[in-house]
Amino acid sequence: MERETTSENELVLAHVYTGTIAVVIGAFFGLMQVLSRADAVKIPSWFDYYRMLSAHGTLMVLIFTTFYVTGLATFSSYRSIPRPRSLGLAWAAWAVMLVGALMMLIEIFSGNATVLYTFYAPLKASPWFYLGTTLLIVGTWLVAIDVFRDIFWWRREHKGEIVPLPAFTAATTFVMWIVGTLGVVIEEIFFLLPWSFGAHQDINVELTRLLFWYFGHPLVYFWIMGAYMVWYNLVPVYIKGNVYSDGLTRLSFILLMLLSAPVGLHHQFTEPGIANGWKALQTITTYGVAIPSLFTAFSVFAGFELWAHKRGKKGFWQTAMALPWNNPAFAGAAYGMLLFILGGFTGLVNGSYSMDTLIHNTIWVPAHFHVTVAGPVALTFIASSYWLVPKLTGRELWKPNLALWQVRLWFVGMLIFSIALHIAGLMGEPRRTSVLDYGGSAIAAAWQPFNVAGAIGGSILFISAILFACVAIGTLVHNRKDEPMDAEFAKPSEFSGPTPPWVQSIFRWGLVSLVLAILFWAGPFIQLLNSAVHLAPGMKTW
Ligand code: HAS
Ligand code: CU
Repeated sequence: MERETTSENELVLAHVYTGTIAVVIGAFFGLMQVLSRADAVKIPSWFDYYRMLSAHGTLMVLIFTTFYVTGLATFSSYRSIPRPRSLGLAWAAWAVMLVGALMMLIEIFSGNATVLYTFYAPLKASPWFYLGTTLLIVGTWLVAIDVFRDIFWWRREHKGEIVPLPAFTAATTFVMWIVGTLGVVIEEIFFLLPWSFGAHQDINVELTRLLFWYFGHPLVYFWIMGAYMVWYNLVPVYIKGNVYSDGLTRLSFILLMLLSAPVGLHHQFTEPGIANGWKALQTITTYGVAIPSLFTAFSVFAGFELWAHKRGKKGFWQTAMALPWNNPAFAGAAYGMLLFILGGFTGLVNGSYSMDTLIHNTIWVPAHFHVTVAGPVALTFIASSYWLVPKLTGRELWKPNLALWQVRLWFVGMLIFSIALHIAGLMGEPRRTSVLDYGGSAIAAAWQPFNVAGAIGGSILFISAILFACVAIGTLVHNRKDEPMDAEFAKPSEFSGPTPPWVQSIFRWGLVSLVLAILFWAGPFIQLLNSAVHLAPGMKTW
């Protein structure tokens, strides 16, 4: 069998451009969202606030992110393990994901699934929406199988050789994802789908929420591991630098794989029916899962510092100033890292039971996730396409200056938006609420200036998304077309040293992660199954 790089490239492009369409449309609903909260526009009753919020959340965090992670993982695996391969499974995976995503969107737009991106029961969507989410996930499993095939092939053909780092990061991300998605797939197949098809009237609210959050934290770490794949494997290439340490990178991904599932109860601190002991236990692991991110902060900047050292620069400021801030692919990722300093900090605040009770269900939480998923992750993904698409198509990036302004505006917009909403959250402004004046209350009125600031940030973000759309389309139709270029990945620095064998296993650690997930979740699960079960009838509040 011949190796068909052109078809491989088309496959990755299909993932990247599907994600791109999702983020641009999603940005429009984001704009409507901030303008509505700032009282600048009234959302028409035929397309109410919650339908818009469901569309925004679903397009951004379920569709855009998923397609980018699968695209980047496929790219990382295919290019670091070059081999003849058939692409049938990979294309089928993309098609299944696409059908799932379209089903979800059709149901949301037609008003049958105003259940927000977390689709909590007893809010009841049409079965086609739940089927759509299930298909989207099953599609990602097929992508995972495709990547695992590469790992097996490598181990067979390169006995005794270490799996290339980009493929290793892709495979560990997928192992984490498969363990984490088991919860939501069980929730869909055994609870939501039969209930929405009418097999039974009532649903166990607590149990389905538990299953959702078993999946919910792996979901957010799926996104950040996608961004880390770029930070470790690609960002050093943008600057002709190195990844600081091969072993430390692998250790970080293994820890992320082990600790992403046994932490999700930190989303349920305030929920009844789950004993405090379980919540305390998952608080410890929550602080544990921050450690590989701290390793990442160290490794990424250490890589920059080594690079700067070779150019005669010393210390933090000289290094920071020497970095290529005019290269849009680099600048986007670096602005993302800066935003993640804030996002990581607020995450650690949320992880504490007592502080979480202060900010839970306030607008602080969306502020937190806009400096995690919408900042570091989205900006890294968008900026990676400025490097990736030229490599895949052989076309030059269209108007790099526009791309540069795009990432700058995204950074500034997100900073304004997020700082304003963190403050409003501390003042008690609730999240996910369309009416915010509370009958003219003075407390509610005090939130308003922050919502206006949020709307300014959100409008800047929307302009940035339009610029992204222009560059994405411009690059695709730009008339200069060459052969696709070779894409190399970062090589370890001279400080890397030999990689210990115990950080080279993927599936053995994967098995441990499954055992950990079961150990940490079986207790609260059984507790909810055995306690007095209060079933609730489905609700359509819209
Ligand atoms: Fe979170 C809620 C705790 C990380 C996403 N989080 C959410 C929700 C989302 C989300 C979407 O404990 C809302 C869910 C919903 O709708 O209800 N989160 C954490 C903790 C971390 C964390 C402890 N979250 C993330 C990441 C996300 C994400 C990553 C997406 C990608 N989060 C929570 C909790 C809640 C929560 C509670 C529930 C709140 C509630 O009440 O509902 C940590 O793992 C974070 C660790 C990160 C760090 C930062 C490391 C910094 C780095 C930057 C490097 C910088 C460099 C500088 C190198 C410690 C790596 C470069 C310099 C230059 C000059 C270029
Ligand atoms: Cu979490």
